[in-house]
Amino acid sequence: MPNYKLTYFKIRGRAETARYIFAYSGINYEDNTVDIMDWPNVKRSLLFQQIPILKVDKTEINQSTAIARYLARETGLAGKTNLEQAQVDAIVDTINDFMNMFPWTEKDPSVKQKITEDVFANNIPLLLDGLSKLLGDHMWFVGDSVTWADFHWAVCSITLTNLNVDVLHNYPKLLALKERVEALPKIAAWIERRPKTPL
Ligand SMILES: N[C@@H](CCC(=O)N[C@@H](CS)C(=O)NCC(=O)O)C(=O)O
Repeated sequence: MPNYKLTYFKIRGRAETARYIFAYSGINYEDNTVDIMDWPNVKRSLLFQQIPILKVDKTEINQSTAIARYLARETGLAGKTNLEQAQVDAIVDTINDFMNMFPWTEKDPSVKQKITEDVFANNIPLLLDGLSKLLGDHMWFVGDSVTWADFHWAVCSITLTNLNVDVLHNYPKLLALKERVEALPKIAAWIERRPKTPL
């Protein structure tokens, strides 16, 4: 088993899906959280100046989706066939496309609020309608067992709900999937002990 070190801020953000995979599979790793005061120095030391970074022994991987996909493949959470893996990847990429529409780095609060409201009004229904249809009456998005696409949904839907408490009101199946993931004993234990942060 390699030595894993995950570097990110002390928030769920773009590292949380990887943390769910670690938690679910029971793999030990170092959850290295960077204090915002130390960030300028850490940033200068990184090839692409962004986190998350996963260090696997001496190899550094950037990009949150590449990190989570690698961990999912290592732990049997990526989908059972190439076709299932493509379905899983498409769900994750679609969720990311929509999550990236939010103005995360906008400094002006009124601009931030306006764009956020626009995304909820004009874009998020398309995401939720589509995911809800994909899920249908199945337990999990793809195949007959949990994959990292389910984890990614569970993680991103916390942020969506924090921004708009009613967002899942008309999507009971998607809410149930989030709760199913959160009820998995090892995920529930991680949620219990992780830092409580807004993002
Ligand atoms: N596409 C990249 C985006 C990484 C990214 O935007 N990281 C942000 C934190 S969520 C960051 O490092 N921000 C600090 C900065 O750029 O100074 C990924 O998914 O990993």
